[in-house]
Order: sequence, then structure tokens, then C-alpha cells
Amino acid sequence: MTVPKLLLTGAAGALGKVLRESLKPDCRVMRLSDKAAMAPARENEEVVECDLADKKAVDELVRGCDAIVHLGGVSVEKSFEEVLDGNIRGVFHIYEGARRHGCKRVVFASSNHAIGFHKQGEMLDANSLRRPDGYYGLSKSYGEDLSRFYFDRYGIETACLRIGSSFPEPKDRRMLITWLSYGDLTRLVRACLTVPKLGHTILYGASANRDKWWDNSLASHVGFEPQDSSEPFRAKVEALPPLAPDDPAAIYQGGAFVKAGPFESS
Ligand code: NAI
Ligand code: 15L
Repeated sequence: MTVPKLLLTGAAGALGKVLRESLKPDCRVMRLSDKAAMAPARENEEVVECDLADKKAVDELVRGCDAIVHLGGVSVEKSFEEVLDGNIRGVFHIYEGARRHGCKRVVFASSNHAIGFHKQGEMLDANSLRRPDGYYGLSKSYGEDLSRFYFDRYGIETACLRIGSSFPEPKDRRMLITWLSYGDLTRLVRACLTVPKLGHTILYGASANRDKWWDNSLASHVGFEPQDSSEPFRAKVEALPPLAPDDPAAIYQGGAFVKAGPFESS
């Protein structure tokens, strides 16, 4: 199934640049948006600079789009005010736009930081308790609830992707477990865009790594089958010095995000 017009937010970011290329075959026109500058529009693309905190601008942004891949927003721990604008107001504006303009499917980039305070080694599924590990994780938790509400009341389908660590390669021991290759990221988003009935679904975004903390069996209807693995990077990663076993970053699934940072209000 090809999406007639797909909105991709966060298009200037790392994953946005990846999906700008890899989702080309999945839509006829891609509308790309970010508050930062993006590469100019090419064939079958529209480029719209827009701050997600601006409700009116987001309403215009969503108009005419058939599906949304929502990556835009703060992607690491920041002050509550920054998280509030980019992620909490931002995700609300996206769903309000979707409701007003009849857009019925959203792929929402949630994060493993919505469940970051679970211990490493614990096996989680879509029904596991959310345990956010900071303002950023809290905003993803809010986005998951908000999308559930828009599904229950308005029938807007959403896949909440609790992405692990999507980078060219895993950078540490934790990422040997949480790594999601760019190829598997694309497969995951594509499956969510094309499955006939998505409903409201929580999925974890990890490749077929040797060790796992996340079980996607409650989302098997989506048909996501990761094909890559962090194994080829193991020797390189394990050559790095390990964290102390009592370091919270080595204890919790959210890694270093669980540690109080410089962003708490004084
Ligand atoms: P990124 O930080 O590279 O990209 C995010 C983009 O959102 C940036 O280009 C930024 O300019 C834009 N943005 C921020 N605030 C905005 C606002 N108020 N209005 C409009 N645009 C705004 O992050 P990345 O790595 O590409 O991640 C994409 C999404 O996936 C994010 O939502 C992130 O939280 C989520 N994610 C990423 C993971 C990863 O490993 N890369 C892991 C888990 C979740
Ligand atoms: C995230 O949510 C971040 O966006 C990304 O930068 C990584 O830190 C990732 O989680 C992770 O947990 O490795």
C-alpha cells in the first residue's frame, strides 16, 4: 500500500534523514518538516519548516496528509520547558491536526525511556508498566497515552515505537541489546504504515540482537521481523572498559538517562 501523502516530522534529524530516503517507495508525496533547516525539496517532496509548539502552523502542516511519521521533538533529556514545547505541546498539536483533517494513521517515535527504570534483564512487553526515566521519557509516556485517547475517541490508529538505540552501530554494551539498525527501523515503520489494521499498538524497536529485554509478541499482527543483529559489533564494543556494576547506567534499561542530570529545576 502506498500512502498518497506522508508527513515526516523531525526530517532534519538523524532518523528523519534516514527515513526521508528509505520511505520513498512507500508514499507518492512526502511532506518533510522540522524547525531546523532541511535539504531542499526534490521530486515528490514538500519541505515545510515548522515549530511543533505552534498549533496553527502544525494544523496547516497536517492538512492534506494521509499518514504521519512523527519523529520531531526533543530526542534526549532536556529542561522540562523544552520538552514541554517540542514533545508535549508538539504531539498534542499533531493529533489535533490529524483529528481536524481526517488523517487516520500515525507512527509515533516513542522511546525506551518511557520504560527506562525497569531493570536490565527484565523481559517487557506492551503491557508492562511504564517507568519513565526523566522529563524526556515522561513526554514519550504522555504521547503514548495521548495517542491511545485519540484512538479510543476518534479512531486514529497509532503505532507507538519504543525505539531502543537507532544509530549506525551500537556504541556500548547496553546498545548490544537495545540496538535498532537503520534497515530494521525502516522495516518497522513500513510495517506500521502498511498493515491493514493497526489499531493502537505498542512496539519495541530493536534488531534481532542476541540478548533481548523486549517481547513484541502482543504486536505480532504488525508483522515486523527484524533482520539485523548487533553481533558483528560485539568484539569492538566489548573491548571498551565496562561500567562499574553499581553504576545506575549498568542497572536500568534506560542506561545513563536514569541518572539525575543538569536539567532539574532548582
Ligand atoms: P534528532 O534529535 O536527530 O531529531 C529530532 C528532530 O526534531 C531534530 O531535527 C529537531 O530539530 C526536531 N525538533 C526538535 N524540536 C522541535 C520542535 N519544537 N519543532 C519541530 N522540530 C523539532 O533525533 P533522532 O535520533 O532522529 O530521533 C528521532 C525521534 O526518534 C525522536 O522523537 C526521538 O525521541 C526518537 N527516538 C530516537 C532514538 C534513537 O536511538 N535515535 C531512540 C528512541 C527514540
Ligand atoms: C533515545 O530515546 C534517544 O533519542 C537516543 O539519542 C538514544 O539515547 C536512545 O534513546 C538510547 O536509549 O540509546
